Amino acid sequence: MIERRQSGRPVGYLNINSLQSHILQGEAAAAGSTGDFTWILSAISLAAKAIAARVRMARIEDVLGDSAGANVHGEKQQKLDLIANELLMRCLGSRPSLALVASEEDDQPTILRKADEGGKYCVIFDPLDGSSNLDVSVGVGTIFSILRNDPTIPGAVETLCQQGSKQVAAGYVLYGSSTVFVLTTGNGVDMFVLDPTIGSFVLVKRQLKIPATGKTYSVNEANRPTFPEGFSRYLDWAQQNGYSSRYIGSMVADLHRTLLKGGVFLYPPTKKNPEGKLRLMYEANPMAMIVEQAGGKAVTGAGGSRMLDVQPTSIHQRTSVVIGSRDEVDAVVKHL
Ligand code: AFP
Repeated sequence: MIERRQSGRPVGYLNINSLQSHILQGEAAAAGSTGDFTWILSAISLAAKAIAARVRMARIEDVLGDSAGANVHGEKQQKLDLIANELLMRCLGSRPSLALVASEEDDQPTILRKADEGGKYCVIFDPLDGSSNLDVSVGVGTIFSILRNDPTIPGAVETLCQQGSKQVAAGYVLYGSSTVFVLTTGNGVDMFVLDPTIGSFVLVKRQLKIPATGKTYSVNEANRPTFPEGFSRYLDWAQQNGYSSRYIGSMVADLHRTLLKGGVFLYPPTKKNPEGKLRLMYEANPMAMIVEQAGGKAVTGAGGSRMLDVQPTSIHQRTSVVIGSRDEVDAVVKHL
């Protein structure tokens, strides 16, 4: 970061450490790197800028509200879900090292090319998480996960069903009061913010660490009557011990706050969603990798086992989630 001065007067603080140059630097330092990975991240960054622009203009362009269809989960798709999905598909589709892409909005993965045609990686994404909040201008986000393509596995779904611990990178983009890009490639977590004046994500925090504690829990407490008993015991304990509650209902926004300020985010099993509501591969695994890389913890709400060790059996599988500051996750698990 450079502070520029003219005639002895400060003229502003110019941060020109862009996401692009940051990734290129990392790649230059890695032996035998080919640039393939950088191309994929640049596609995600380009799509994120385009989505950010659409989200900001949504009310003006009249693209708020439901589209005609529902997704594979039976949920109403917002018009912007489809726009964000299309933008990511288009940006990623042109990257020569991509074998497969899978979107939360699509029933089946899209096969782009085989390993012997150069397909080295797979990208899984939730194009616009929290989109039911769009009408009221609440923060929403894109979540993504990058996996290697294993040419020895025949089917697309089987190829994607890898444990979260095998992710080579994960990240999210929060379209909030600023547009924030949080990324891990397995070497800690870095945070970038979109500078709209230059059209680049610029590095604002290297090696982000989640506080080990934080007396805030984030959960849809209206579901409490149908939570397994342990979660109610935890909530009683937290309330007796001076905890505060924050819940937006948009995982990226709730998790971003938890990452920066500490605390715990929970989506327990409920009567309506006995396996939990969130998607293992599109939401829980990428967030778990980020939070672990930042020094936190992520476990399932059933049994408290490490999220990244869960073996997926389907790409749209749901899971319960307990994720956040190390000590706060432990405090929840102690009550289960
Ligand atoms: P939408 O994308 O349909 O808004 O769902 C958002 C979400 O998957 C996740 O971002 C939230 O944490 C969670 O659902 C909120 O669920 P509840 O409305 O049941 O609390």
